Amino acid sequence: MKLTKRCLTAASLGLALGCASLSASAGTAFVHLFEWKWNDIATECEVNLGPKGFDAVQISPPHEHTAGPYWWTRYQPVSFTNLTSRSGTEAELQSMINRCHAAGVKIYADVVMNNWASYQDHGNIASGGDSWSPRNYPDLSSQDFHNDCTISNYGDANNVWDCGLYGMPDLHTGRSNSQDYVANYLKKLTAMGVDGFRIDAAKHIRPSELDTVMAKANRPWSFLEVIGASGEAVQPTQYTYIAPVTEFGYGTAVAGNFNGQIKNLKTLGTSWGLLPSDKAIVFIDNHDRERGHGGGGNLTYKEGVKYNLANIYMLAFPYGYPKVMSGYKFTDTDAGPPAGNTNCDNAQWVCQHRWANIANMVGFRNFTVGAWSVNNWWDNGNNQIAFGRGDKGFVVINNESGALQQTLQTGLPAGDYCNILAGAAECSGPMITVAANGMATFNVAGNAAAAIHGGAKGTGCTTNCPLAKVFPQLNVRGTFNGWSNKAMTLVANNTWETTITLTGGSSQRLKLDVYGDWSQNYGDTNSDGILERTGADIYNAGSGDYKLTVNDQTLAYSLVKVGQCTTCYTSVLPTLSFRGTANGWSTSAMSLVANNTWEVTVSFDGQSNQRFKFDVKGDWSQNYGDNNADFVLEQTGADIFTNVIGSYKVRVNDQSMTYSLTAQ
Ligand code: ARE
Ligand code: CA
Repeated sequence: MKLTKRCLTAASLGLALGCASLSASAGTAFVHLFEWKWNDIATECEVNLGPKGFDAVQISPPHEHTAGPYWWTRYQPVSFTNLTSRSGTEAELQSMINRCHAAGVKIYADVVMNNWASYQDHGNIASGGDSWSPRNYPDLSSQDFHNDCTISNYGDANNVWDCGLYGMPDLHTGRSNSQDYVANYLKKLTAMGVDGFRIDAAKHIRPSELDTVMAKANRPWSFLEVIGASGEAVQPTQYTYIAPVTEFGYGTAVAGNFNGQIKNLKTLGTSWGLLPSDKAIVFIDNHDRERGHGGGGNLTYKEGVKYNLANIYMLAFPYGYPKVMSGYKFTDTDAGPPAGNTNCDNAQWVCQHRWANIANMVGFRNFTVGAWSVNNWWDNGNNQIAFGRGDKGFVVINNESGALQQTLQTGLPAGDYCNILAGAAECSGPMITVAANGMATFNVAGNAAAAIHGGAKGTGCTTNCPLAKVFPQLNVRGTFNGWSNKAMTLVANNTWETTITLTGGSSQRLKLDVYGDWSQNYGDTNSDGILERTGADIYNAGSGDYKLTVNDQTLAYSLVKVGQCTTCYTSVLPTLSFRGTANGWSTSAMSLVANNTWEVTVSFDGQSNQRFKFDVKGDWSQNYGDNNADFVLEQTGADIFTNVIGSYKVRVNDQSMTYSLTAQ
């Protein structure tokens, strides 16, 4: 079955390759597990990549590299014969290859041959224990490198090919010694089972010389990193006779239109100046682009829902060989991988390949690979599109905030299909029925998508279907229940709900816990109403009955006081509390009584130094006082002194930021 898939794939991409060799073919969709350790990749192949149908995984460079905490130290090789790197040892590499193959997943190794180590700030002992200095490595010495110079002019091909990228020693790829050294490395990895190679910085190697290296290595399946930029002397088309090339224009074009109008993406391909489909490796972002190395302008995981939709488009649209980027969260663009596990159990990893929509679209691409055309295109003239892939699959992408409801021609045979983008598993959501004439009705929420294909047909639930859910169950735990588990109820598709009784106080807080054992828990790190896995505790100083609602697809949640008319009144602040001597500086939640008008009744005793402030979250992080006693609040302003006695209505207008005290 595996063999059939690969042959079919190679043929459909128009590659003139036989079916005899499993490794010598492009596939359907692969993932770059950036900076993952070999042992963790092996497990990921078994539990996720294989079952979800990923065709291959691109691994970080396996060769020995210079020391230092940065991710890019791995792009500074020291030896091709010592294979101990930040990701593990040679034995672990071999074990990973074997385990991934057993799971039906190929391995593509990143190969850095053009530029060699120069960064010595963390010493001259490399990842495998070898010592080195620039132009002087365990197996190579000065004569194996071009003369010392730094690339300074992309308008001059000789400069781009023969000088050092960022000043790094530039391998003399015209010398047969150097060529043999690289070819032997490729042959060694091939013998270990590696199925293909990403040739890093191929743009900086003369095409004829790279071709010779590949010939000496018996032409393993490879793709070449050549960044196309107009006006430069070296262009991707000079390399496509050797192997497919990374098409950097693709991610830029997709990002530009997801930020513009995706109806334009109907024709994406050679007419846009992109390489022919069978020569193009495509990606929404890669490890450089997501952090602005080698240019930016792409969508990244930081764009969240738009990035999700762009990946869905890439995996649905018949152009190129798509690569899903999967890396870790960062703010510092040099930062190396997070400490601890290099896998999705560690919340520091983004794990894009596990996003339910992306993972399920891999199944779509596998099933539709034989129908290499766009059919039954529909758009609304703006940011809602839909298209089919022959009679194999159909996708609807809504890049607008409003819902989409359309009855569309799918081109698919009649039947009940799973909407593979409605839940975690392909068939965990409601079914979509294609009528005998090929028409089907789609209801797609804002910034969401729907997809159906013949490989995910259900047993036919169209009425009284089980509700869609990503989590099997969900609990809320907090100070209000002594951190025990309170089960939430699935009340609508992807919507969990329960009512909890809060007692107030600035240390009152809660979290969400899927299994009730903290193994998969959620908080809200930046207080934006969207949960993060293992995020920070959610503070709320309110008291009384609150309705907690969680959407397990978007991870949006809300905590709303029961009976409080929150939808009737608008406000700038999400909550507001009164804190002062009158309540011992505890939090008295204020209620919205009109648009922008918060109110609470306070009993003042007129004590000397009687004073108060207003606090948004109950933790003083955003509080308001009054610096000049003009009844207009300033953030972090001075305490408000008052000598009133008795019961007063305290009001705040959160638009004008005025406040008032009115005797009862
Ligand atoms: C690091 C430090 C540098 C230091 C250097 C030498 O950051 O300050 O001078 O080491 O000690 C990665 C990082 C680099 C890092 C390098 C080596 O991105 O920051 O340098 O590793 O550790 C060009 C190339 C293209 C390359 C991009 C980044 O053409 O091949 O630059 N991409 C690959 C990898 C990178 C890797 C390397 C190559 C090096 O994907 O991760 O670098 O092995 C225009 C041109 C492009 C050009 C681009 C940026 O767009 O058209 O061709 O890309 O500008 O210069
Ligand atoms: Ca070079």
